Amino acid sequence: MKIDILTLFPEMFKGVFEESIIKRAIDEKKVEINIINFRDYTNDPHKKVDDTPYGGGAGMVLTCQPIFDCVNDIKTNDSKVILLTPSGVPYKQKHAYELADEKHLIIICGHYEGFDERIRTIVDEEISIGDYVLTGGEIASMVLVDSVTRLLPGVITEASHKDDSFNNNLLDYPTYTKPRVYNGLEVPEVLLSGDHKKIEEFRREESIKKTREVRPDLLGDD
Ligand code: 6GU
Repeated sequence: MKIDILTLFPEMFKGVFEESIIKRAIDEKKVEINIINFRDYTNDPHKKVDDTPYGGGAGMVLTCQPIFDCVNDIKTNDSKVILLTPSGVPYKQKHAYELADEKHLIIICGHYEGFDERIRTIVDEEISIGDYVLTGGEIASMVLVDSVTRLLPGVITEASHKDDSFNNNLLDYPTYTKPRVYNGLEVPEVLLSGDHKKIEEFRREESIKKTREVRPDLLGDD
């Protein structure tokens, strides 16, 4: 998969994709990530990419020209163009799986007070990562890229994400490792029993209990 991220702050991405699983995925060519500064596409002699809003109001608005020209330059028939904005559709794990099937993602990071409404005409999807406001789409794009990359074939074993929280609308069951007793805290007996059926039942029950406690909305009974 190829992912192009359009941003005015390429420096923010330094390091983020250079560690751990994402780094390995890039090194093994399972994903290609390009950070593109769309200021490079502006026709303005002063390199401006924003302007004041028609009708008045606070702040600056991203103009159409640099983003239209940049997307035009890199878009192919296989591209999906995503705009990151707090007014987008709430991002969910199901969405991550869908995006992981795409060949080419173009991710536009919004910034400042907003963007010219006409930018929406060149976008396939608008996504928000949650009900709070960030200063820009950069951190949201890192969230998106991380959550999609780990689902690409061969990046982590399928067993590692098949039990993830949110698959089957349930949060993760609790896991334990050695030692058996730590500071008087014991590992549940059933996990030491070797009875796989019982272990599976225990995990499912714990998943449901946890979900009911903290995310009843996922069970549809909040
Ligand atoms: Cl995608 N962008 C911004 N600026 N804020 C957000 C967001 C995105 N998702 C949640 N809050």
